[in-house]
Amino acid sequence: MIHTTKKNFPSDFLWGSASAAYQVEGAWNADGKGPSVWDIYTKLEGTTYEGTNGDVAVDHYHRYKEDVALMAEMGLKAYRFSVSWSRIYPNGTGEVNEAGLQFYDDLINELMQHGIEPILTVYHWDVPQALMDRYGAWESREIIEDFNEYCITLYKRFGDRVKYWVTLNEQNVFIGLGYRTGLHPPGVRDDKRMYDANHIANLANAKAIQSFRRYVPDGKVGPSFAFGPTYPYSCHPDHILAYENAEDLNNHWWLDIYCWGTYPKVSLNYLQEIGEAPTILDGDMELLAYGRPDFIGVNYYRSGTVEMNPLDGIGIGAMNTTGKKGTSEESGIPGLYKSKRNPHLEATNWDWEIDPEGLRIGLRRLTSRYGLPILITENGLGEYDTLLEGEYVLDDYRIDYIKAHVEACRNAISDGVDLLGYCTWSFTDILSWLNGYKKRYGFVYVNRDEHSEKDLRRIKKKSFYWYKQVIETNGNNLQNIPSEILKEEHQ
Ligand code: BGP
Repeated sequence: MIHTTKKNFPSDFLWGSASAAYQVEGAWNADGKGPSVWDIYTKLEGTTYEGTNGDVAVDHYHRYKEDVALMAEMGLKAYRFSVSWSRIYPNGTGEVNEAGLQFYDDLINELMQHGIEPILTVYHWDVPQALMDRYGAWESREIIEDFNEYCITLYKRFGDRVKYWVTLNEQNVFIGLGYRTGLHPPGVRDDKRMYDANHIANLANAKAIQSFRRYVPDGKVGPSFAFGPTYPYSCHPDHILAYENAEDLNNHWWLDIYCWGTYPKVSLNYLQEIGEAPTILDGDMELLAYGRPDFIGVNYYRSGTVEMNPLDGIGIGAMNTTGKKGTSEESGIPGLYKSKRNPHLEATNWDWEIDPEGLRIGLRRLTSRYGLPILITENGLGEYDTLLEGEYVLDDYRIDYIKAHVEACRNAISDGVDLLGYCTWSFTDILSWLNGYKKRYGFVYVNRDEHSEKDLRRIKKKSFYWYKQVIETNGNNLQNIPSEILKEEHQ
């Protein structure tokens, strides 16, 4: 659609930014915190880029006041953060660690004092190691009740102040990478186990939302999904079929359950035929029906393009975790689809296609299919940044990226999408799970790298000043800013 006039961003639009506990907090064993699976997994040989881990990360746990002050200076309207489950329940269940709750109480209060809306993610991948040891975490139905207890503890403590809640962050990623490609904990490569663990996570999500209705009746809740809308490589019917396969199995498989409580029939039939369908017990579908969210959380970084993959075709290919452009491999599922590089799109140094129109397309697909409001819970550019002499980081490439995606949001709103807000990934630089510290996302540079924590000082990048202007003008002025502004600010 080409609109003659475009709608404005709503006046209460949540211009935000996001992070996750493991990637920013550090303080991995401070004040009674128990280990999460990531505390253990990152210490195993060869699991992460150059052995990086979040032991210290960017030390947000100790520097949250400084970070919130920077958010306030920028005029940020919302900050999405996650709670570390093992900070609250060091053993996964049982005794609550008051110091853990206190940290998030303090963070939430600090945000609210500065007029910043907290968006709380309950789970961003760091399940307590104790639950992995005890029963295999997401592979056991015991986790449904334990997760529910953990959620209720947070609802009771923070429900008076936190309105927006995200249940599971990117279930499709932590389950897919945890149990199919084996790149995340617990490092399993078994599709049947993956679909079973995923089904249990669906049940846990639904149960958590069911409880939410009771404890936070005025709040808004939804999961955040890693959404990559799929394109067919060409209009050849084989490619269209491949696109249908990928869209159904990679997107509808999760989103239909969240929004409708049902699995898409064609993908379910396929998984039943190959013996990988999840084990569904009596009562499961009834519980899943309670999971309907208030909004869909969308984490968008890229679209995906596919073509048909023969039965003897390729399987999982290697990911680029080094930042050497062109090192990721094609990947697919034989008989369904395989990925293709989209010749119309540029890509980052980590081979992620840059596709703002894909965001608009994705938002429209979600709106037409599910009819729910959408909150963009992550979007951003991971790139190398250079700290120049005089404390400058001129990240115009990041400004270009975010600008194009904000424009896509405005177009989507004009198309009829009910968009609640837009959170960039991320506010400060952070640890990238598998890519170390050099793949930077922040508006604020953090002075550390893979080899040294240095002084962890915070330096505002050019994009900081630009996003400030975007927020001030409620998205009306997206013009880049002169680099001289940084010099003036430094004086
Ligand atoms: C999402 C995660 C984030 C963040 C982001 C960037 O999948 O929810 O936690 O890491 O992707 O990914 P990466 O760090 O791999 O570049």
